[in-house]
Amino acid sequence: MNSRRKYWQYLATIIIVGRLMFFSITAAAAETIAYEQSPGHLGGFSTDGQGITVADDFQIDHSTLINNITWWGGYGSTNLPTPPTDNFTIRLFADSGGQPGALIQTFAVGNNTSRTATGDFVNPPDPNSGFEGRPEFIYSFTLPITFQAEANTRYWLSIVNIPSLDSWIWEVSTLCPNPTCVQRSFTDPVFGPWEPYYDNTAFQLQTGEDTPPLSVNIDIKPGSFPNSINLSNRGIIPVAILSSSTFNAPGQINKTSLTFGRTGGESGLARCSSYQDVNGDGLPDLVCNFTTQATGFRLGDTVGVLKGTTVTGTPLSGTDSVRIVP
Ligand SMILES: [Ca+2]
Ligand SMILES: [Ca+2]
Ligand SMILES: [Ca+2]
Repeated sequence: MNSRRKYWQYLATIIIVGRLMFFSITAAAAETIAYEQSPGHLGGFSTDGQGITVADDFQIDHSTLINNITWWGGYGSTNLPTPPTDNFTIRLFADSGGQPGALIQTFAVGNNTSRTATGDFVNPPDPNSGFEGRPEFIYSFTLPITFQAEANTRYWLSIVNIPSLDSWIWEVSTLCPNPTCVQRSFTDPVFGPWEPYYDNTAFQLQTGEDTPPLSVNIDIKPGSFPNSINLSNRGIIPVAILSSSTFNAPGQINKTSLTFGRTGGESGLARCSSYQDVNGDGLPDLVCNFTTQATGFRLGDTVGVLKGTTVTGTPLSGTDSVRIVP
């Protein structure tokens, strides 16, 4: 990469950081752990963004909005007082061949973390050598804008800190025998080059709520109305998921994820047929058949619910009226 291009990428990074600083939203406390590599009390990595930068990967099996990051660490010297302030920078990267790739976001965290001494140790005391132990701290940062982690997609998290005195250590989580568990850069904290190394780091990603479901339009028994369902029927109920100008049902739906019935959680998918435009708007729709006996409908029900996910893991749901016939 030539230096001019690098300069402009740096400038873009600075602009992104600048924009983020305008948001001073204090989101509600995080509620759910979306991903965790718990502290191992086995030592840690130096990571200051100057001589060395450490990045670790994560992958979540469903699409989720990350709104808080928590991590564990301590300080290099055990004979110095705890630094009054920290100066953290957190970066999120896309994956590129098992290493940090494109920079997604930079968070100029500075000293804006909640820092709490846990009473535990990054490196435990060793009575034999007289080592009194490296105290462990837990840090937490609420993201000024949420980060959308797509399902089953690998990302990289780098954390660097230059405290007001001493140096900072990012605690190790599990020991990893393969030199591919973290990546380290000894030159540039954004552009690398990155070198694989042993062991994982201790951090946790939290989500306030999962990605809101995508609402889709469905037509139970396309071509007929009312949508009569005979409880004694031993066959199937066709359900059409309609495309729109912004939603391509045949292309965007993970067909095997679909469930349909009284609550929407009933697993009775028989099969999806070839695409057809059931409402004549020129957009191909997806028609899937569900076994009537698996739908759980009862006399008096008035709504049928379809649930599933998109191919990228975003939950979706849709409803249509039903008329239950005994
Ligand atoms: Ca890792
Ligand atoms: Ca219908
Ligand atoms: Ca259509």
